[in-house]
Amino acid sequence: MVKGEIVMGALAPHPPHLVYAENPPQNEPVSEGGWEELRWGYERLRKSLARKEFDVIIVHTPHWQTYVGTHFLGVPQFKSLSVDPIFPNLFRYSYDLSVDVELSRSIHDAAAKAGLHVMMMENPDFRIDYGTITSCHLVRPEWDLPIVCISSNRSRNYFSVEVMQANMLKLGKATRKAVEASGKRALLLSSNSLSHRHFTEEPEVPEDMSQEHITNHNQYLWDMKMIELMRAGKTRELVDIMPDFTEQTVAETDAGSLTWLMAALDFPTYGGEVHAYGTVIGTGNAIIGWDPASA
Ligand code: 2X7
Ligand code: FE2
Repeated sequence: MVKGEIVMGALAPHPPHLVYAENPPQNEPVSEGGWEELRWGYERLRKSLARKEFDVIIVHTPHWQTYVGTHFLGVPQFKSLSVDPIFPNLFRYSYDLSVDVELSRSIHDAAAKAGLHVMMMENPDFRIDYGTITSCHLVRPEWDLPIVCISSNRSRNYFSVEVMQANMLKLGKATRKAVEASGKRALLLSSNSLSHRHFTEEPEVPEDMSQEHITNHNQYLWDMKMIELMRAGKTRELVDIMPDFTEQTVAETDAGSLTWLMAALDFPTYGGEVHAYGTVIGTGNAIIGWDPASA
């Protein structure tokens, strides 16, 4: 069998506002647009992916939170309605997706071998989280490829940011091993925002861009520090300062998605391509692709 490979890894944040702003047929609420910088960034990421062939999308998501170990979707099809619990006015999305259960199980097994607590999620009535749906929709709105979906174990909350980091480094390595052994070509998505202090009130018109900005300057400076490291290919340093960044900006990197991605890509020393940076209800969001072919 040919060796499988990761064809690209991407930081692919999931504010549901971006799907709302696109008005796809799957989403019920209707908008007048908004957050164009980020949406055009996703367009650029999709263009860069058009040059690649891949068989599966593997997504690590902060909004499927499992408190005992890491879980993997283990049912071949899911079809239902996903409603954002905080923004039900923006995101009521009818999804119909397929899962690469074989690869899912292989990553599960590799992670177990590395000493992680893992579980296959085999409930056919399980509701897919909006993080997974939003990132996958914005990267591949056709939904023509199977996904592997990995939960975020809340070890940061129950233990410490250091435990989260150690586990995600193991999970990333296990993911890479399993992909290589599968013979498949995979796109990996880290579905998270960077700094994550939200406004506590929503503008009357959610897409009123005169109201949109970063919550505070401290967050902006931290986001730029992290993005500069990604652009420069200093990803070991990025992972080293992840705990401080996460604490200081209440960052969504607490879920471990970005640490997982860096380990799965084996700590790229080539630069990530920044497609966009923008804020959504005060949070910092970057769309960045790492193409191993540019190494
Ligand atoms: O889940 C999110 C997020 N990460 C960022 C911004 C707004 C809403 O939801
Ligand atoms: Fe989120």
